[in-house]
Amino acid sequence: MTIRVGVIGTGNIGTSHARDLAARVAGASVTALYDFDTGRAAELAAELGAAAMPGYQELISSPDVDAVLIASPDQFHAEQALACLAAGKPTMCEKPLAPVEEDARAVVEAEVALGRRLIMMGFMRRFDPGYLELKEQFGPDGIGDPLIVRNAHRNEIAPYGLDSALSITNAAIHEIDINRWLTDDEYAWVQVITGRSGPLTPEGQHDPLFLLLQTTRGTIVEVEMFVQSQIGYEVTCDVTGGLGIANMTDGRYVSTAAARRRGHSLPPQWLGRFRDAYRLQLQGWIGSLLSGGDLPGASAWDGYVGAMTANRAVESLRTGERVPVVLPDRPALYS
Ligand code: ISE
Repeated sequence: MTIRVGVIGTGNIGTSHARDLAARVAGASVTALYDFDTGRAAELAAELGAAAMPGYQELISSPDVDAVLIASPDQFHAEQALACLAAGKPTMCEKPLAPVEEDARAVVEAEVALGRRLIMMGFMRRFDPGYLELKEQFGPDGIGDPLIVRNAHRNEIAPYGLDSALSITNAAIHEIDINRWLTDDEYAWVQVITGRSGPLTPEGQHDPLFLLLQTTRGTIVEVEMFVQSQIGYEVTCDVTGGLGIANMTDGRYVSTAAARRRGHSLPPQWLGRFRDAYRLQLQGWIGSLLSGGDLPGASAWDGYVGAMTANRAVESLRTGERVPVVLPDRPALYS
């Protein structure tokens, strides 16, 4: 059996997902594509032997589409996820679930009303071998419980133009999610600290940003978010535990020496660093649809918690104050 996937959005990440589904994910095929840039969708459709659809609604309701992957710009995710729920189709939605927490909440409420989980969030770091190995170090036989987690998330240049709020809701949302997952804990508060900016930062924006969070059990989480770092793409995570420390660097890259320089290269952006994570995430999704098992990875609830925490961080960016993160009760569907 094959899960026939329709992909909404054929930009950078949508194209990568569609090609992976067509060639590198067992049990999947791509039957339909939609993008507001119809020429771009048609080109990829020709490459993959899929149909280019006139609109996302047509794609979702197509009898040739069993499951939907949403990879459109962030502000369209929630309305498209709602349409998928209304059609009863399993959906993988790229992060964030929405830039605005109320929109993310509406998706959770619609899924709860439906009474079954159809949405998996594309927080691919939960499938990354580096983060998985890092989490395995925790516990009494390893570094103990995490006490302090230090993260750095550096882009070479701002992917969609630099806006500080967007660098939280679109980019630092990865750290917001992965540190919840790493610590198995919820956040108690968040504070965003701004300081000197880099040479490429436009007037009125802040980059790098420093996010400080504390979980309800007291773990301190720091995030350096630097979207115009100019160094290439790099994501690191260092954990101080009660019994030891663990560092996740880009250590999986080969180190070479030439011309009196030893080191390793950095990819230009995230498709290089997280190539395996993206493919493993898609394989996990398709595998669960084929077997009828539980969806792996992050849920719509995780998407909502991410969106609301990011919104609290944006509030702190504006006021400079520490902002409490207060979650409503978790619906039973997500327990
Ligand atoms: C982008 O949207 C992603 O999701 C990448 O993983 C992230 O590293 C990048 O900063 C975002 O803009």
